[in-house]
Amino acid sequence: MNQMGLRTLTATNSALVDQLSYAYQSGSNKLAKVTDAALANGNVLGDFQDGTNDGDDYTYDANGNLISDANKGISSIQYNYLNLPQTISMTGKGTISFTYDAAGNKLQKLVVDNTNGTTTTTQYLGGLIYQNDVLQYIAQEEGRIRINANNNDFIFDYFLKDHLGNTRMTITDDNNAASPVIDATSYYPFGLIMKVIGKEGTGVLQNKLKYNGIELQYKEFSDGSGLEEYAALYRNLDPQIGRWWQIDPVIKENESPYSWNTNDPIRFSDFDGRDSAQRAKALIKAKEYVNKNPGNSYELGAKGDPGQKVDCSGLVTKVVEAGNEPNPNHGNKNGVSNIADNTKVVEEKDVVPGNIVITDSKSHTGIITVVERDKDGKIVNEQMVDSGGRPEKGKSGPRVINIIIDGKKQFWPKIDGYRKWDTKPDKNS
Ligand SMILES: [Ca+2]
Ligand SMILES: [Ca+2]
Repeated sequence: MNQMGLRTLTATNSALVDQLSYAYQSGSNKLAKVTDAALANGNVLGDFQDGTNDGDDYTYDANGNLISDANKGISSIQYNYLNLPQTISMTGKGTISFTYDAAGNKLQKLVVDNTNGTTTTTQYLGGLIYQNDVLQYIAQEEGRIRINANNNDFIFDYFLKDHLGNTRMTITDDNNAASPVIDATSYYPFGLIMKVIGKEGTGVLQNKLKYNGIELQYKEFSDGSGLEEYAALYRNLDPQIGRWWQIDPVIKENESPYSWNTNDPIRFSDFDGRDSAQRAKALIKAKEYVNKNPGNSYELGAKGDPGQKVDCSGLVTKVVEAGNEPNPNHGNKNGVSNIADNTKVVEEKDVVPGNIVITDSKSHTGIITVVERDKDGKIVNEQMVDSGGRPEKGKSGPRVINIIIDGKKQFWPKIDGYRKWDTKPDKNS
């Protein structure tokens, strides 16, 4: 991964700040090592610093969690049974420990700084954030509320966010502030902050809710160094390399379980580390279709009578039936080809969510949930829901699959065409 940027404010040209090569464990998605061909610059930019290249940079536990990072000087990371980091040791610096509730919400961050012998506790009590037992701020939907020490009144700060939920600016209504702008932040695609062109206010509490609105863990130690990672609800993101520390709690088709947001951070956001907000929305949409028919269970292997198991054609049948459409194919053994042959063809230019897609030489089918087109009407992104072999709470499907990404039809499922159920079938007229 190459990333360019200004190295100083007076620089007239962008230079490479990172020129990263990734090496993986043999036959694995686990990253073994990263080398940086761009010049080291003393970490003033917060960019990737190539710690060591003797042997592997990264090691993992049996659950696939990252447990050491030689580039960042993280000698060990211990995880709790939610696969969330509990104690992180940084060589020559100290330790950072997190406490969570049973749902994985952060309750406390404890930094033991060996460089100056101090201990700092941050407590997260709902939306109230304390440091060493002193209230720092109260989170609110559009920003935060601070206490004005002068008059014990409240100060409201607001986060200005972009389309992905990245906080680009924190502004304040504090009339005594030197500037209404507390901080201004620009990001590289994977969340690294462009330090040179940003602003960090002095003498005022920094806002750490940054990329995708996730809390940045940084500057834990007195020398300004720290973790430089984002702690989301389910996972921890390293913005220097664009990868999560832990595997995906919701495994996706054809994607590394460590990759950030389908490797498409310009279009997708993922504030909790589980799924892109956009894909999660598509899954909800799919389930809405499916849930129109209560009493159905979505397991592989049969044709979908209420309470029975269902395969792909059964699922499509049930979804269409749920829309009160007549169903000539219910229970037919050759479900997909019957759907294909007895439904009305929809041209690609007319496809809308809710249409049926036939794939893989009439061997598979699903319901279209997302259609995104460019200005010329060409489909650039398309998703379907199908019934599949992904165990989810002991059952399979419905699941969401991307069938067109960035204008590219995927290798699987291969689209044969689109259909809709004909409410006035020609064969009956
Ligand atoms: Ca670098
Ligand atoms: Ca390295």
